Amino acid sequence: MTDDNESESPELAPPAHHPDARAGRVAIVGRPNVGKSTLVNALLGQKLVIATSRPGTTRSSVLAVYAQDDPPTQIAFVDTPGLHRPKSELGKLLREEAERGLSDLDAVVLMLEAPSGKGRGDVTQLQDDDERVIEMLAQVHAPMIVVINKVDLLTDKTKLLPLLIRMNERLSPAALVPVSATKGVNLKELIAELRKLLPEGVLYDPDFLTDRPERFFVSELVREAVFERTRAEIPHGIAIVIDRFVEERNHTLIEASLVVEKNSHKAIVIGAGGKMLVDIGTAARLRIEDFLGRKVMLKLWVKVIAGWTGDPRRVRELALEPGK
Ligand SMILES: Nc1nc2c(ncn2[C@@H]2O[C@H](COP(=O)(O)OP(=O)(O)OP(=O)(O)O)[C@@H](O)[C@H]2O)c(=O)[nH]1
Ligand SMILES: [Mg+2]
Repeated sequence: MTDDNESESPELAPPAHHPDARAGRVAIVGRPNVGKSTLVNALLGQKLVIATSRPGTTRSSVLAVYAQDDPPTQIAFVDTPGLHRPKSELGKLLREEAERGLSDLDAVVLMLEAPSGKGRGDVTQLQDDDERVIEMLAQVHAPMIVVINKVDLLTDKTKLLPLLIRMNERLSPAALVPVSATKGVNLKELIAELRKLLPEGVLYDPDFLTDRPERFFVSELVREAVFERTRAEIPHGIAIVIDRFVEERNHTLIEASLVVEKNSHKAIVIGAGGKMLVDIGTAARLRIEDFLGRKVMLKLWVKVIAGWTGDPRRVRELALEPGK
């Protein structure tokens, strides 16, 4: 009988993992528009998830793996939809989706926004939606880090102190970290604080980045382009369906339908002489080419499915599983 192990030099056998390696799963939660998705992209150092100035941008929880070698760390961030009082079937589903992202966590990041530099009101007063998030987190048995984002907007940094003290008293988090996701302030400190909460080990292959397929991100990039160019009900009533995704010799051919709720919305998305749709298509195509690293031909269609945001089956199919 031969023993393979004996024939190998012990020096050449790779260690199971570095003794200092830490890895774990961390959800980022907060009310809409506080900057959760922007933070995920900033931490990863690449644009993966979509982020816009409109509340309600994220619809599906997305896993995005941050990795560094020194010290060896893997953090699987779960970017969740912002929590708010649901007004439609779509709103209800977004809440369920956020809750679904909260299982199996090693830590949770509660994201709040820095108090605005203006006004003399009580800067420790949170918004109703923040309170809802805190209520929901009472069910989550993972250590919490409170992140206060957008500190770049504060002209008077001392405004932050009362909020930090208040949140420390109220939530007793493992750490409180003021950051700016857009300016990259304190991100290393945040990673260091999170790392302390993670178990030893390695969870993912070094090249594993996300749990979603390319098609998902392609549909999201189209939705991002629509969100940036339209107002009011249009962004909330839009869904993107990828109809074709084919590798041609020199490019990827993608056909997608922009699903809207009403005929009047269709007219807005197409725009006078089709200009709006052309603009959306150009912006989306450039970002998809960046993301895929290939030339793309993008064809967009606009389709009306009356009142889809009020229909639970349609919402699940169109909003939570885009790119399928
Ligand atoms: N000034 C400033 N703006 C920021 C910062 N982080 C995010 N933003 C902006 O805040 C807006 C919302 O960002 P998102 O990342 O989409 O917010 P979100 O929390 O993911 O929002 P939902 O997906 O709707 O829940 C965008 O316009 C961002 O550019 C920051 O650190 N400073
Ligand atoms: Mg988001």
